[in-house]
Amino acid sequence: MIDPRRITLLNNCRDASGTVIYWMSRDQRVRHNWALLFARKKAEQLQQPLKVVFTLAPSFLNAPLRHYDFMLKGLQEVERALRKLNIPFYLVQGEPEIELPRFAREMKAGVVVTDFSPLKISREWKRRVGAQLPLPLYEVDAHNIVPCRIASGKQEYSARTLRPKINALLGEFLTGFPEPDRLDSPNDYPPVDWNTHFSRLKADHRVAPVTWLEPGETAAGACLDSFLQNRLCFYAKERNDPNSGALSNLSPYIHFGQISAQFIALQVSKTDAPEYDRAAFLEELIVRRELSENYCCYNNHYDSLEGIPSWARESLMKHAADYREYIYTPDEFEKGATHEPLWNAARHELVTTGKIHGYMRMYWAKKILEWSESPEQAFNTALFLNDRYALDGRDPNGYTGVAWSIGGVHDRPWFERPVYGKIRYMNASGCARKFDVRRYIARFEEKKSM
Ligand code: FAD
Ligand code: FO1
Repeated sequence: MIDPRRITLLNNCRDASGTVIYWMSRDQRVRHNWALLFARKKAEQLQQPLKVVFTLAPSFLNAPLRHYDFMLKGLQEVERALRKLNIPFYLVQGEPEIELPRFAREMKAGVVVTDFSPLKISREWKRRVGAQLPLPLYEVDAHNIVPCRIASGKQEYSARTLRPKINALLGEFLTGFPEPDRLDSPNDYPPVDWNTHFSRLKADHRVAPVTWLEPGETAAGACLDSFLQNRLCFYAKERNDPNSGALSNLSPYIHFGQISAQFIALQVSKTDAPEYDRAAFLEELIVRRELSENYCCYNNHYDSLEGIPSWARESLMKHAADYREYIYTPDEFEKGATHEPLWNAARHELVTTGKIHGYMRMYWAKKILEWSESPEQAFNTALFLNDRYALDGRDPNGYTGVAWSIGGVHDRPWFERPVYGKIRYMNASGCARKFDVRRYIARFEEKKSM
């Protein structure tokens, strides 16, 4: 039931007899999780206990409290759901490459299973853990419908080149999931001491948790249901209008793995929403999202201008010294202190809600390119602000979204202009042709402090 093409043995050790451990990292959910299902099957085959562990790193790409709050509350729900299945869940705080091997020794492990992520931090953790473990370390792609490495073995040029490869394999991979069943093992393991973990967090409290979105697997399912019932049927027409509320709001749940993209795709296909809307949504959820995975998996410079196509880098460098009518520092961008009310409103949406509408995100990043002293500084400012405030930040979609907006990745050359060179241009009047800009600004204009 688990397609073997989802599974990669990261070191060349053979299964030993001992506890099977699922080292949960990216896919922080119990249902629709191929990595958990594979670990469960291994435990059955080897007649061994199954334990799940999450290693809470001291810091994760500077994520502030907003993200840890959302993630830890989601993990509390994972612990409760696993307890119903008699599967022990442990949370270990510290460097994963030290804590995971220690945990494996303590639990007398025979096999370790983990989930897939193309990010360098994650690859580095697994490389170090895999080198230390005298046990097999299996990686299961539970995040993608078509496993990233199966969809393509190289960096793809654009959605146009990846789409046919994804579509050719969807029939084999877009399948249903078995429900994980209860283990008949003892239920006598200790609960996680969440208060201690929360109190030990060193995350920046200045970026406060959001209140409009409930974290966790149950809330993610409710968010999906509400989107399918009320908003999918407007998606194709209204998705570029930030005042329409037509988007799914699923990205924070997908980022933290609290919901499976495969499950979302299956549910979308079952609705009676117009084909036009379903196709538009699945194009984003499957092709655009897996294109981001592909970019981060095969381009080690996904988080810098180094990674962008040569036509774009040459063009940006050629215009690097162009006169810039406005120049803002990263700090001025962070404060929303630009001359343009529309950009300041988008910044306010991002900072206060932890989400910025997909269409506004492109304009938001492109203006950072236009108003920064250099393309490098623009790239770093956009990434920094996106990852500091966006709940769905530190994600392949984010690195790729910034690289598309500022570096032309997966896009084509446009006619040349100052500062942008051949990078696609966007501006406020372009936005005004798409939606009611005044209304958007009014919604997010910083309440003038009295
Ligand atoms: P919907 O439109 O409801 O889409 C549903 C899902 O499809 C999304 O959750 C996402 O998984 C996928 N998707 C939609 N649009 C894209 C896209 N353009 N590229 C890849 N996948 C897509 N997305 C993130 O998840 N995290 C980020 O940090 C992030 N940063 C971005 C930065 C910039 C500059 C740009 C241009 C885009 C960025 N995106 C990011 C992609 C996209 O804007 C968001 O995925 C989307 O707005 C999330 O909101 P939603 O789930 O309501 O979207
Ligand atoms: N994953 C972990 O395994 N351990 C962490 O401590 C951790 C912190 C974290 C903070 C913010 C955030 O946005 C994601 C975080 N993740 C963490 C999840 C991370 O997305 C996945 O682990 C993948 O490795 C990266 O895609």
